[in-house]
Amino acid sequence: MSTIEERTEWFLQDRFGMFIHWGLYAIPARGEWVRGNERMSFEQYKTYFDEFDASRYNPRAWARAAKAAGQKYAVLTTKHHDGFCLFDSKLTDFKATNTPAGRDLIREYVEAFREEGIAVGLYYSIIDWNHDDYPGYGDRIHPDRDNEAAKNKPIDFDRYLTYMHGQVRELLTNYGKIDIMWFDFSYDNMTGEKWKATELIRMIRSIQPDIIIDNRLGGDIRAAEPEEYAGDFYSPEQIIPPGGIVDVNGVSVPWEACITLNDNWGYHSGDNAYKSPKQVIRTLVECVSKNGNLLLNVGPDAKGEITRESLDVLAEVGEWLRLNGDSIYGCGISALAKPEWGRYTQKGNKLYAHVFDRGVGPIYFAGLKGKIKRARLLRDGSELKVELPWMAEQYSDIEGGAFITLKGAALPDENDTVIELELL
Ligand code: H79
Repeated sequence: MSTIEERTEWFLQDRFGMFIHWGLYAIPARGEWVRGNERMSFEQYKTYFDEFDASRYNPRAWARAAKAAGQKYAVLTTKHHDGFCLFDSKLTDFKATNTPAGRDLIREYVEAFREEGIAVGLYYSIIDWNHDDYPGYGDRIHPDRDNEAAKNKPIDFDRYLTYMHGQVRELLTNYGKIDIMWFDFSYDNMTGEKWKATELIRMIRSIQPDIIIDNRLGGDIRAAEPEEYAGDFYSPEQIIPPGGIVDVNGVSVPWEACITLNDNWGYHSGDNAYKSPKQVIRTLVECVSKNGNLLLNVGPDAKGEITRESLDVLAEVGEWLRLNGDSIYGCGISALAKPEWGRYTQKGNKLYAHVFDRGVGPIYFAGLKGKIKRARLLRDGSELKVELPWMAEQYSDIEGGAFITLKGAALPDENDTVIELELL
């Protein structure tokens, strides 16, 4: 069997992925939690099932948008907490095949993204508000558990586990090679073997030996001897771990921050809180500077289109990456401390200075005096001179620093101006 280092190598090179939350909840358009938050009964929620037609679903367009954005892999919700399946599962009737859409939408997704050369991931919620044998999220959220009769009905959790394991087997058997399995999520004391996680993981790896799996079944990859089900990468949600993530020996472990473009994961018609391209670019840079990935979420609308606002942000991020991708792909943390004006990423002897704010005057590189062979502006390859500005000698000598002067009052790229430093 492959090691975690072998399995995650491509993933850590790729650094940037597209997360996609799409399901029935796009119709009420109040976010992916709508069924739980509003305690909708199955009958209420079924009105969306009866309408879901995916009439503008074109995963090729999604894949092209991801590619143009510089995203190298994608993860799509095959089933969210509401239990609705975008795939043609033999184990439930609550699936896209039985809606007006009338087909397996996961198959089209996998094929389209593969054809665009984008690695394919599947999100699967281990929480399921629709299954009769699911106890409910800490018994607080299951919509049907508010109903006394439903609450008192005995459940057979093993039957749910058979269903859940069976669906994972379907997903990993029916669509060829899958690159990422993204489970969501363990909570309270519902973790690890409560999901029969060792058995599940063994089954997954027997079908897809090279697949990488997130850490949300439980366990801890940082431990000296992680559980078999601890997974291959950490998945901090809506937060960037301040110091990255390291194991008990201080060695970096693979991680991916999942962050949504506005304030919801599923489509929300009233949510216009989109992050700017600049924020997304700097977030990606921050992740990479701490050895992490960014999985950036979009929530397509009920018809299947990624919103115009999302596409605009993605396009600008992609244009920045087209010019500055060398400072992201295959890069990671630098041994140098975070500079005042921005962040460093590094790949071998190429150090990338991401200049966010420089104030006035030359940019100062602490500790790099006499250590820079070449410096250039990454976006156009133009040479930059490393030279001591007038009167700067006395300051630079203190820390052995170097200076580079960028012309003009404004930075060449307001999103993030990248200077490539070839170190001696
Ligand atoms: O799929 C996305 C989220 O729906 C899912 N994980 C990401 C990838 C997720 N489910 N639960 N949580 C994250 C954390 C729980 C948040 C909650 Fe709430 C706070 C549940 C109830 C209060 C957020 C706010 C959801 C409803 C209200």
